[in-house]
Amino acid sequence: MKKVYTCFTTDIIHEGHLNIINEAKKYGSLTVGALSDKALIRYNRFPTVSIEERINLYKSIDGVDEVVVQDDMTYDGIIEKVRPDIVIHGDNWTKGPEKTIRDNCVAALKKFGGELVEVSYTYNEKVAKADLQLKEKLAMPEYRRKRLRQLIEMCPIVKIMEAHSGLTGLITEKTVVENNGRLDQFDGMWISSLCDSTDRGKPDIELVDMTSRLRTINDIMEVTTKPIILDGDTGGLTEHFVYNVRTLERMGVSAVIIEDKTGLKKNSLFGTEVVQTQDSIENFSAKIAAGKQAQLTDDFMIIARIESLILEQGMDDALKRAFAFRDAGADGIMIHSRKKDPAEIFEFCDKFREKDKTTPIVVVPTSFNQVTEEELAEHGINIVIYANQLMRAAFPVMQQTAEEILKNHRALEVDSRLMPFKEIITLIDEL
Ligand code: SPV
Ligand code: MG
Repeated sequence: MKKVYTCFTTDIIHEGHLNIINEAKKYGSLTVGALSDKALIRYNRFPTVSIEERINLYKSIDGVDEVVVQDDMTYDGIIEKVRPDIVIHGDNWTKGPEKTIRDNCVAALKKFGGELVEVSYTYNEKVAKADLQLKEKLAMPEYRRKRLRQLIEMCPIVKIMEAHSGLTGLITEKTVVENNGRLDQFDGMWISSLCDSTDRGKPDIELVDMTSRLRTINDIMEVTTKPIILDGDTGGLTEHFVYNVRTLERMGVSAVIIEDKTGLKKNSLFGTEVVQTQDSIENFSAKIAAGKQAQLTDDFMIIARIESLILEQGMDDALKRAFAFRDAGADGIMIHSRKKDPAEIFEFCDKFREKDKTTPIVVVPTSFNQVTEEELAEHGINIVIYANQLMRAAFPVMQQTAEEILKNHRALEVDSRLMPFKEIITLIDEL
């Protein structure tokens, strides 16, 4: 009797999986690998049920003899452990980023012995519907909202990309790359006040009101499933902030970050070049406490952003505020800096972590952009936000294109740089 192995990355069983099982049975006994949560999230399949539930689900299927956990999306570890005679897989991994996983599987089979059998991938209306239902579930507020807290628990560092429209939301949702033999992607989205304002041709001074910001969030939510962190500026008046917390929570936003400034807010990247006033610890703590009091679920997070380093108030002030805001109920601390190197950010994080091992820390490495995610994680940072790169990437190309069409009195010269719309719309889901 031959030993057959296949790996499942699903929360629901459809015809495609049953087909694999039926094929496997022709060869021998079947061991199914349940891909771990940690590996699933890098694979664009955020789990909607626990690993225990997935194991039980797979065990309950006729034709499955054993279920094991596959810890990594690559196959070498599990093949060494299970030593199957045959690995069976759909033929949908021969191209695109998933090919790297197939290559790893083929190499491991060569090393440890065994054969790869590929069966034709089942894709029909029913399978498409099952996939869509899973996606819709992830987009529901109750799933999306708690996903940030889940990610903080699961990942060494949660990677957040700026989105300011449905399209940039889709890019953040769907971009997957192959990186050192593994797949990688962003974990969620940051709705930057700077980019949301810039996209409207407005300055970043809390001029774009909450109703407009909610529209941006809604546009993004319509076409994505990943968790959303809102840049909440100063949070506005406490009396208004509490209402906004309720709204954001109900929509399924995972977190709002509010900064300890008051009066006319200016963007932090201006630092002390413009007049900016920091709020008192007492006032800002009261705002956080009121927000926490207003929220209904345990999932939503209010994260306090400290501007002491931006406003050159010193490390002691930053740390004092961090502990005070945490004690007022903040679910996380964002520490910001506009220095070119990360020394002051690392100093803050190391000192904060001496006394607090658990409160999540968020950073925005726009100025100190040479730091790697790995280095940030080593200093106890939980969330990295790439706060404005998509907007800054698009702007110069749009401007240059406009200039060249004006100069040439036609569009021919710019055309070779432009993506055909046929390609752009492959991003857009049709119902
Ligand atoms: C934003 O993206 O709007 C931010 C981050 O608040 S920063 O621009 O660095 O202040
Ligand atoms: Mg902002």
